[in-house]
Amino acid sequence: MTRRRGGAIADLLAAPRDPGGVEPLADGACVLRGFGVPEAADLLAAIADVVARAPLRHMITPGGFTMSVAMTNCGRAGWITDRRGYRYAATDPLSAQAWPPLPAVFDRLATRAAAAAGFAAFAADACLINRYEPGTRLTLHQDRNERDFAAPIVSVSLGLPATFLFGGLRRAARPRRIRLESGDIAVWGGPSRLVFHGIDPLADGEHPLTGRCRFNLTLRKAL
Ligand code: MD6
Ligand code: FE
Repeated sequence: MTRRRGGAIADLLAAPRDPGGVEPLADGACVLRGFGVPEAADLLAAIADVVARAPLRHMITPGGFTMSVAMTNCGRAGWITDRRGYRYAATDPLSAQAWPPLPAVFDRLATRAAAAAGFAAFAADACLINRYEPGTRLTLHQDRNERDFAAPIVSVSLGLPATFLFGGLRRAARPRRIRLESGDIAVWGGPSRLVFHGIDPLADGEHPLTGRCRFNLTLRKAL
């Protein structure tokens, strides 16, 4: 007798973790397991350089809520939110200076990951850096402030593992749950570019590279 479990638990139990493997999520979206592991320490050093110039901060949503994820940016544009809305800005509102440049290690890894996922010649011009501490979550949202939805987004996980919510093109679609570990890279574009997604509250833990937190880099073509 074979029995199939349905729902969220099944997604987690069934998740194959083949390091170096490509795990399809949907048309245009996949997870490259462990793709960023060799660069992880260099990525974290580059994050520290960015954060020294453009500190992590808790931004305010247009509705007046303080985000639990701490964020900063590098590249030609940075994603920001405040009472006036969500948008990209060429300067950091904290310093009124340009965001730090995109580190070469971000840029190269993003292009390689996109190519491995089937998106040739991806050139990121912006990177949002997210820091999660235990209990921090990101509610379901779409990434739709970029000018051109033809380019994919490359999303790098570092440090503590997270449960990624991968929904559908409508908010009401019940999301699948996918565990993302340090070095995993999700790439999505094409028909999945506007999928609703989020992150469950981060479980407490200790990671050798980051301690009690998770970083996520989302590399985009914003302009
Ligand atoms: C995160 N990621 O992994 C949140 N957005 O912490 C995102 O919101 C995201 O992973 C667009 C594309 C890929 C992503
Ligand atoms: Fe997003």
